[in-house]
Amino acid sequence: MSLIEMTEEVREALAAGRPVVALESTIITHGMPWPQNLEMARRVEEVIRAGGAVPATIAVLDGRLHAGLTEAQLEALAQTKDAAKLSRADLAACMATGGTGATTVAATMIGAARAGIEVFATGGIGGVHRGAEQSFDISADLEELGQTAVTVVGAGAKAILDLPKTLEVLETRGVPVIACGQDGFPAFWSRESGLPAPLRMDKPAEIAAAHLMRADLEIPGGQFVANPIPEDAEIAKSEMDPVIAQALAEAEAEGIAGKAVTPYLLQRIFELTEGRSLDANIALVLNNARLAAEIAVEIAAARAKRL
Ligand code: PSU
Ligand code: MN
Repeated sequence: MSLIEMTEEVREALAAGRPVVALESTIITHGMPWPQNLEMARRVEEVIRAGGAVPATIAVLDGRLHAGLTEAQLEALAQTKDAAKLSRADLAACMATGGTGATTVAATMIGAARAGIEVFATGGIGGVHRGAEQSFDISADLEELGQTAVTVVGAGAKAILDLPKTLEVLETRGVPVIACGQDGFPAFWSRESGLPAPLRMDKPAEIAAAHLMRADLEIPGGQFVANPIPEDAEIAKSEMDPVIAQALAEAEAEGIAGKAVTPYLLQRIFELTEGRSLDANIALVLNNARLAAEIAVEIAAARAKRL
């Protein structure tokens, strides 16, 4: 039995060198409420197909690592209340014990790399949490970007994190952080964080060329493409800052720690913005899927030319 179960569509596309874009599943089970999570997951797949690539949502179902889910599997996962949240530390344990779990950015990168998928679209990556100098809470996503060769497209990182420290750790791990179409590093719901991005590229072909150049140089690790939320969907930083401050204070008062931190904050911010954070989140994920498909198309075209 193979390690990864792929849908026929994904398997054929990979075998033929056609573009494929991986998608994570924690955003479905822990990042958004039902039923918007399922609607988002379906629309993201449509956007990737419209962009000329094949979507491959990654998740562990009954111990099997999947790349590409059927409509029924996607719907079942979106309704699951007790799916585990899997990162590098727990992926193999979940598979070994026959469990069901959603993959974070880190675990999705591992699944994508094993399947042979080079591009992955998500909402935002995990990072260094505020107060990490006390809590040591730094997402395994950053370590994974440092060692697994997948180009990840996200709308920056959320201001619930310590963004300057997150950029520092990415630099230390050798991860190129490339803002697409602007100089500033985007902050998820807002187009600007107030921090400059280390790199800027405006064309998917440039991002694809940099991805291939890293492979040629045999530099392990991925790239992070920071794609700003579309203007008409953004929530201004000035509006988000107090909401984030309140959610963080509540998380601390309730003693939320470990894996529970990110889902707790997302849910509280959803409530405090009366759902507007979710609308913005969906818009930015779709926008990231669009760009990821373009990058995957460029990588596939460049690889085909080399043959
Ligand atoms: N950012 C989002 N939505 C999410 C997540 C991040 O906008 O759902 C999820 C991703 O799966 C990411 C994970 O990999 O949270 C990071 O969790 P932690 O901070 O526990 O590493
Ligand atoms: Mn954490």
